Amino acid sequence: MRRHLAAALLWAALTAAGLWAARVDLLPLAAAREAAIIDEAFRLLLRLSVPVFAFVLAVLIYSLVRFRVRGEPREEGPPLFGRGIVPWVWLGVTSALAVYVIFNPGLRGLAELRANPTADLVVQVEGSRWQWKISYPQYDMTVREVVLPVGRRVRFDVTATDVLHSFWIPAFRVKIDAVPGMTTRVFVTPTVAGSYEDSYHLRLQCAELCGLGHNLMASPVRVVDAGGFEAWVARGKSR
Ligand SMILES: [Cu+2]
Repeated sequence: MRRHLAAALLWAALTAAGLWAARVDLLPLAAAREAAIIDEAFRLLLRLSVPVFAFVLAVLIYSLVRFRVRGEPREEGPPLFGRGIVPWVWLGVTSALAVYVIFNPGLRGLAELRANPTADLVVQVEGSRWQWKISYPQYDMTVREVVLPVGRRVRFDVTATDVLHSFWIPAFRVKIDAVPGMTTRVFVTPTVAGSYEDSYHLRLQCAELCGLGHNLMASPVRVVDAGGFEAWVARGKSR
């Protein structure tokens, strides 16, 4: 019993240390409503996984210390029959956790991301080796930079001309395949004004290995206020 208590205390200590460490925020700039949803899901999964991982570590450390060989073993250990209740509890708890995360944050998060099918602004994005073509059909403009108004719901219609690419804006935490002959869609509501100069996470980056120039397949993203966006459209039109 005392041995189990030692293992349980080790588990509790490792869990406490892990939960404390998990509070450190290592996530990059989050500049969209969707980014907040994804980050919340990430943090929840991290917190749920800490006690599970701590349990594995505690059993490992306990077993290494408790059952270590003292000197040369002279004979084989006794055969083990039956495993007690621990594996069943382990199976039950981790299965329950797995089912739980399917619903939260899984289905709940997806529903939140897809709740609103309307968009204030449509941006067409076409990937080709090795650059992005960015078009604003509402304004009949094609540009090399993604410019978005803050607080407006934007729909990206994504496609590719040659091979598979992947549309990814790290600061928005959205990623979707760019597939030749197909249009994929993703919604974003930027919440923070900023540009690539402020944070390199504000860029449209290809995230599907597509050849030699894959790493260079990036376009800057700039989020501006409503006035700034209108002025940018007017400048583009007058050109
Ligand atoms: Cu690529």
